[in-house]
Amino acid sequence: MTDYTPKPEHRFTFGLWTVGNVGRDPFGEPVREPLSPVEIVQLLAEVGAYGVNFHDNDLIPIDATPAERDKIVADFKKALADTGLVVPMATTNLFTDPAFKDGAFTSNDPKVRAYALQKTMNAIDLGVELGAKVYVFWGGREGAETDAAKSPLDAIQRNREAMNFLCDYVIDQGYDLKFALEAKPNEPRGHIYNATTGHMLAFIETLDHPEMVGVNPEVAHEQMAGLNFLHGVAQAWDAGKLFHIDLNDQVIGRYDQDFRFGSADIKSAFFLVKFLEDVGYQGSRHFDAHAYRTEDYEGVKDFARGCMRTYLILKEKAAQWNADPEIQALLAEINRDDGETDPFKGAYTAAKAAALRAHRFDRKALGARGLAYERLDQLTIEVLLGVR
Ligand code: DIG
Ligand code: MN
Ligand code: MN
Repeated sequence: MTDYTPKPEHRFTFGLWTVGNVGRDPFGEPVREPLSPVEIVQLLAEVGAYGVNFHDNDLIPIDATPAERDKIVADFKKALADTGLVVPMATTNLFTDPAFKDGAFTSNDPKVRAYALQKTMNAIDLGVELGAKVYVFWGGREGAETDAAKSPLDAIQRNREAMNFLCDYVIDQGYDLKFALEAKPNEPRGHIYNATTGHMLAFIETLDHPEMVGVNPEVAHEQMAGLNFLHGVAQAWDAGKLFHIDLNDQVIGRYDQDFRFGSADIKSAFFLVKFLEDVGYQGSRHFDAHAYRTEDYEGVKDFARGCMRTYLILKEKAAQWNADPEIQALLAEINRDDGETDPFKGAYTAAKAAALRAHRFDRKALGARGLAYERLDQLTIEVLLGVR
């Protein structure tokens, strides 16, 4: 029996807001008593997490006095020292307070836009103080219910102005910090700008310091848009922009469910884990998820353990898939190359183009070939079902 005990080298992290979620939803009051940041750190240490992430106001209440802030930070640092947990990522809450009801960086009110920058600079300082090397931006309120309210062009330009200002702030402070932009198509706004990871990758290239900025794709958010999460992650990785990742699960076409990792679509979770392990992703495996509203805190611990155990089980299944002789033989056959196209492979030359034009393909044979994907996918299913 393999040991699926989480270890620091697995880099499993949870936000304070995940296992600290009190179970409030749009149709119901909290079902769990709030835990303090220190109690959450202790819970995460008990289940075997490597690190803990936070929004500024998960840790420091928005109206805390400087003295209250300092006490909270001191207690939090002690809990980190006592448990050995680290803080790989921090982020700003720019979505809860009513001031942000029309967005933060994209608000029509210049005072709100300026306040959002001030709040984010303070939150960046706090994150760096606690050791964060990645800073996430999730623009949960950067959106619209009616496009009568503002031009999407203004929104894009305001988002860019804010990101450029904050990149320059980090440079000016000399912080060792990278930004990771997290997309979501909607909720809590009717529409959210930069709706998918793809939009974010394009937006990053318009910034003054694109090298400082990557993405933080979340399973549920891409799937809310009906997209294949792995394909978005692969595009981010290919672009050198996978700076962080939010793991959870989701039934496509529903509200943001933030389910326990692997609990809704185990096959997609398998291909994602296989990808991250195959490419050697070295970042946090951050579970931005929360337990069912039905749970008490023992159930919350089951949720957290389940996220990590499922990841480790799928990591083992991926190694098994990679080593399966029948699967690898099928892949070799599927990708066979008899050398017929060698004369025109690779970068363009006029000679290659001429040779390619002159080449006669047996189109009917190309179309007649059976690719055995049914067999390959069935073998994959059987690896997942544990019968191989
Ligand atoms: C929601 O998916 C968002 C917020 O929880 C947070 O800003 C970000 C950090 O992972 N994810
Ligand atoms: Mn989510
Ligand atoms: Mn997230």
